[in-house]
Parts: sequence; structure tokens; C-alpha cells
Amino acid sequence: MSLSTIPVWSPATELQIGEVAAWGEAQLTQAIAAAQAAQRQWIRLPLAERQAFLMRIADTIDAHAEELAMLESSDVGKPIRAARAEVAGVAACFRYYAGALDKVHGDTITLDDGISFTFHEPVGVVGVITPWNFPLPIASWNVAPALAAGNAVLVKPATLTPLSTVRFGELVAGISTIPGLLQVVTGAGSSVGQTLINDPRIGKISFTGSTEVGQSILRASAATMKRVTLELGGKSANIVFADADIEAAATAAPWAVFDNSGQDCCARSRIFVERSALDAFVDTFVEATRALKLGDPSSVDTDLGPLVSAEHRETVRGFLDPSLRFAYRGEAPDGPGHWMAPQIVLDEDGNSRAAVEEIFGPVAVVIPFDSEAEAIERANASVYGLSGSVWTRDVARALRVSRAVESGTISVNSNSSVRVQTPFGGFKQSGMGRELGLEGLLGYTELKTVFVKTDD
Ligand code: TAP
Repeated sequence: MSLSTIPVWSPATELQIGEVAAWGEAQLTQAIAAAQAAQRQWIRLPLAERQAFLMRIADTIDAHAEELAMLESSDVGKPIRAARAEVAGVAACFRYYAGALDKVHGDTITLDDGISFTFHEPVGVVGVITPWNFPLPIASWNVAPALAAGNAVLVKPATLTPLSTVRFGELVAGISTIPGLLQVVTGAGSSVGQTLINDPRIGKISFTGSTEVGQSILRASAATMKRVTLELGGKSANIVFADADIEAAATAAPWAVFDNSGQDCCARSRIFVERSALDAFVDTFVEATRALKLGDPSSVDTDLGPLVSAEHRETVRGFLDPSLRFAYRGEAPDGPGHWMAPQIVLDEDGNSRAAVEEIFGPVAVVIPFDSEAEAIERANASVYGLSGSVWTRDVARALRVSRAVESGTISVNSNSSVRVQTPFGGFKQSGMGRELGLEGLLGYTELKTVFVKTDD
């Protein structure tokens, strides 16, 4: 039986650029059975062969880098420069986990009557559900460690931007000798995603997306006691003290919030600035923002593309209450394309909807503060805790504030959020569990204890 299809649209031109299959229950049931069989073969392969396969995936990505970057750029509306860098990061992620695969080991625990050993066993079959903003990077952050830990994987990309992930799945199938080890399954989250969550043969779901859907996945996973990693929303703080290099902080700030047109869970969209540096910061921040070039995602000169959909742009526009005080209002072309230029809001109290809720669009809110304690208190007055930055020349203050901010990642004098070597994930309603680093790999394992009796 042939599957029905879902059209895929360009956010820049509003033209159809592809279509993907809408997987049904019967096909998914077969796919999960195939994944179980594949996992049993995969885990029996020698470590060196598993490492070689992950390295082959990385080489294949490199060999098709331009094709994948162009697909990602046209599907998400992402500037091609960014898409190329992301695809290079995907290959690096597979290389990192190829290298990590044989470094995983358990402990030896001596006891009065024997010895216990711990082993990191694969979960089995895992489901990875990804969002539309960074489709291929987020797939790789989960597929690579899951395979490295000895699992088979089913990936469900977002319906808005599935093309690069589907192509990635085809490329991996082309070099794999184990059919079903990695499968890309497309269709609506409410059907395909739910089937993965409800199926008892799947041992773990890794989900990246909205807090609302993440909460529903956590509830649904209780029925089969599924392991879950959730990477959810954010409203990250960028805290700038007056003793910082204000020029550096303010020229970096546009990229920390408007990159990917603000459709970034790590966007530092709440910018807290010590009052004595406020004017200098805002002047430079506005100038640096004005210099960003909005336009055709396929041009290497473009800094910002369109938003992902007309519906999403309407949601973002809904935050721009005319009563807000704006330091900058960029203007975007009418269309076709879901264009929206950066907006900078000044909010003395930090209580506006724009300052509190995740917008997921090119809107920054600047909030003044008068003391270190106030900056920390305001930064922590959020249900989220994913990322953030502290800008200061005072090392002790940098460490104090970094430790005090309730967030999974904090960068000092930098807006760095994600490195393949370091764990990434959220405090509070930004999620649970960690991706990347060795923690990301261990998150795809179950810990087993084996006891050996040694006394007579
Ligand atoms: P969601 O609507 O939550 O969708 C994410 C994924 O979940 C998509 O593949 C979606 O499929 C699927 N899905 C939707 N409803 C589902 C359900 N009931 N059961 C199972 N799967 C379901 O988020 P989004 O709109 O793609 O992304 C925006 C949000 O994601 C923002 O809040 C953002 O902060 C967050 N996000 C977080 C991170 C990290 S790393 N923390 C990264 C990116 C995005 P369909 O596309 O078919 O609906």
C-alpha cells in the first residue's frame, strides 16, 4: 500500500520544494520490528567495525555536505553560511562518538563476599523526535550517541522541515549493511510521534521541541516506563556588567539572540545590562543589529532568513504590543516569504509578556539592573533554564554568577552554548537529561550490575 504524502514548503519563496510520506501505524510497526532485529546484529559487531561505520557516516556527510546544506537552507530558510557550518558539525558529531564508543566502561566494586561489576548496556531501540529549527544537528546529537551505545534508531523529523533528515537517512541506508539500523519516519507528531511513544518495544524517546509537547510525552511515557530525554524551551539571560568589554558584549549580542532568526532554544533573549552601561550597550547593540543582512537564504552575504512559517510569524508578531518601548524596529519585505526583521525592546521592569515568555523569533528585550544580586534574581525569575552568558572582567564575579544562575549552560564573555564534547540540557522547564559529551552517550544506556560471589 502506498503512503499518502505531506507537501514541504520554502519559507523564503512559499513554493513547494518537496514532499514526504505520512507513515501509518502498520508501516511503523514493521519499522520497529526491523529496528529490533537490526539492533541485535549491530551490538554483536566488533567495536572497531561499529566505530568504522560511524566514521563512514561522517565521511558520507562530508561528501554530500553541499547538498545537505542547501536542503537545510531551503527547507528551514536558514542562511547557507549557517547551514554549511551546521552540516560540518554533524559530521564532527559522528566522529566524536565514533571515538568515544570504546571508551565507555563500568566500575568494579569490591564487597565482603564478592565483586560487583557495572556495565552500560544499550537501551535497545530508541525514538528521536526533532524540531524544525536545527533539524540535522539535533538529529545527529541523538543518533550518533545512540548508535555508539549499541542501539537502533528511528528518527521523526518535524513536518515543517523534514528534507535534510530524510536525505540523511537515505545516505546512511546506502552505506549500511544492517537494514533498519537507522530509519527516518515522517508524518505528524500527533500520530507518528505518539506511536513511537506508546510502543513498548521502544526503550527510550529523546524529544526536542516545545515544553508543552515535552510535558505530554513525559506523561505518556509513564505507561511503558520509557526512558526520556527532553530538550525544551528557553528564555536565556545575557547578563552584562558595567566592568565588561561593553563593545564586545554588545556587538556579539545580536548573534546571541537573532541567529537563526531567533528560532533557537538557546537564544539569549533577555539581556540584563548594569544601568551605568545601559546607554553605551544599547547604542552599540542597535548599530550591530542594524548591520545584519536579512534576505535570500541561499546568498552567502545573508545573515538572517525568514521565519519558518506564516503561522509562526503571526505568533511572534503577537508579542509586539504597541505599548512596548522599542529601541529598534527593523523592517522586512512584505513577501512572498515569512520575513521578520529584528526588534529590540527596552523593559525597565522585565515584566512584559515579551520579557517573560519564549518568543522563538527575532525579538530581544533589554532590562537594566543595579546590583549583582538583582541580576541573579531576575535571571532566575523564569520557568526556563537552558543557556546564558555573563559578561564581566571580574573572574570571581564571573564564577559566582555562573554558579548562581539556574541554567544548564553558562558562558563567560562568550555566547557559546553547544559543543559536541560538553553536556547540554536544561534546568527547570527547559527539560531533563543531557545530550552531547560522554553524558549524551551514557544517556542511551542502562546500567547493569553483575555480582560474582568469591568467598567459599
Ligand atoms: P513541537 O511542536 O513541540 O514539535 C517538536 C517535534 O515534536 C516535531 O517533530 C513534532 O512533529 C513533534 N510532535 C508534535 N506534537 C507531538 C505529539 N503530541 N507527540 C509526539 N511528537 C509530537 O516544537 P516545534 O514547534 O517544532 O519547536 C519549537 C519549540 O521547540 C520551541 O519551544 C523551542 O524552544 C523548542 N526547542 C528546543 C530545543 C532544545 S535543544 N531545548 C531545540 C529546538 C527547539 P510535527 O512537526 O509533525 O508537529
